Amino acid sequence: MIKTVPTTPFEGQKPGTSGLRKKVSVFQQPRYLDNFVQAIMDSLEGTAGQTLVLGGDGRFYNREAIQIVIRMAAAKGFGRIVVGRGGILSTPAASNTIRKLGAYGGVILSASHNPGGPDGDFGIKYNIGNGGPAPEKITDAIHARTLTVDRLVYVDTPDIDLNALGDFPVGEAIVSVIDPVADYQVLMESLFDFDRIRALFASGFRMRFDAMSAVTGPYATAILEGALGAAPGTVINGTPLPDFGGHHPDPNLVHAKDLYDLAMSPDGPDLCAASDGDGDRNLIIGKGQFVTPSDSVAILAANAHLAKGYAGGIAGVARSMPTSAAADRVAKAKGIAIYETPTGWKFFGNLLDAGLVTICGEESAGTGSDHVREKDGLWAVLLWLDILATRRQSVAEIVREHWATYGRNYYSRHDYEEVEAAGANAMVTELRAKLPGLKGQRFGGLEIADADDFAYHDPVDGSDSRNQGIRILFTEGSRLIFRLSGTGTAGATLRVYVDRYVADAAQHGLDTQEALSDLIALSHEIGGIERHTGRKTPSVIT
Ligand code: G16
Repeated sequence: MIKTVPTTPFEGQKPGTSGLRKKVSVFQQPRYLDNFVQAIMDSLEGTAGQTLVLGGDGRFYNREAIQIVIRMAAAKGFGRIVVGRGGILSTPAASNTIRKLGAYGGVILSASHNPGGPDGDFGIKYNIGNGGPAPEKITDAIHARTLTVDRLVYVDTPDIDLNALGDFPVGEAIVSVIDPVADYQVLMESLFDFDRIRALFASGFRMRFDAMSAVTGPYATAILEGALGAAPGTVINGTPLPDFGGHHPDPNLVHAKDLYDLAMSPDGPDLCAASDGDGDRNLIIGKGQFVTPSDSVAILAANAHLAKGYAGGIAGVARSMPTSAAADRVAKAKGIAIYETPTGWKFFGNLLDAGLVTICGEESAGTGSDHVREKDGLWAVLLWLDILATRRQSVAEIVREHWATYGRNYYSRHDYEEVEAAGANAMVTELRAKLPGLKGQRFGGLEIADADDFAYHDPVDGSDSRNQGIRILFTEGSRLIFRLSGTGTAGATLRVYVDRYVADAAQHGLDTQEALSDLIALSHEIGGIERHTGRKTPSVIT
């Protein structure tokens, strides 16, 4: 029943910001995925008879990968492997299922917002028993094991039919195929006032949700159109496709441009929203009003108490370092803690588990709370809806009022995608070397107050994470941040984050790129971007 076959290690199986992401063709090499799954299994202890949750975003290679993980998890001795029907579970739904079942952990198959299809990307990550991405201690152990793995252990069994709900034996284990949506919907109903949101839709409120032919389609259709009474057609691109219809399932202003244009049109819906490949990111655009992810986390933190799940108030807020400091001012006004963590949702897990924070957010379109241990696209949309249903104001009015109360952070991220890794690395090395001399330097009206390579000390487990992004902080409170993405699969992606705080309400109506133009010019001067990458302009501006 158990089959053991020899293997040899593959290079480059080091998990990035969120698991191992590579081109599909890389994963399709014989034994490539198997090696990584074996490394996960070999890193886990005390799994006998335990439950493992398994699902993915339905992208190309999902079904084949699910069967491999089932065979290896059963051989590892897991007692129950809980799989979403069709191999589908959104990332937040997987996190919820792990928590609800008290599972040992979970394996999520996704490359998130990266393109899919045979020429696209695939990914895999391991989540721990709190439902969140494995911390670095565990991903480091998995990586170490990939370097020495020498045998693969499977239960020798035909493929499991994932389209039928029910329990199926695989070796000594039981595979339970579950409805991917049901438990998640129950959780959302516990947090938000569905009657109030239903009344909002009944009053003529119009919405468009673009599921980008990715995993949130079934969730959004069941909840928005089914439970909340939004008009049929509210959810578009609602059927998950292995290649996401040939589109890039990244809900930003480039890849969701049609949605943006709709929101900006005079007769557009009151709210346009989208989520990404695996359902953990969100895009929020009101009629005529784009909400930056950094503003969104601040506005949600300021208003969360209006939703029943957060009526008792929030314990604290956490944001990733490159995220604008808009949420900091909300935390200060509320007298609650704010934490600044490195990029990567895994860094929020300890803070959430310890009850130090309730709401977390990232500039990369991720927002979430302590209801799961992943960011959650549909949750963010529902919290916005509950706030809109309570305040009965437009998104634009809520955003403007927020800026008037707390001030505005003009914020933009410039991505230079798929540049040569050598040039990008040389740029970072050069910047690091420059850091000690930058303090006190003046560039036009800007003076550098401090410059460092961000390091994080986790207040819960005491771990330290260094080299998490180069920060140049100006005396006026503005920031320039340089970081290399940990989620790309081709070459390197340089991210430059530009942040300027403006308190004066008379200055809140400027165009973002214009309001940041001096800082953007300076990013080229200080970083030597063109010299190192050959690029004059970014590939994506968000
Ligand atoms: C992942 C992580 C996020 C991170 C994002 C971007 O999101 O979970 O915490 O902000 O990648 O990371 P990077 O800047 O390194 O590309 P997702 O939605 O891709 O899983």
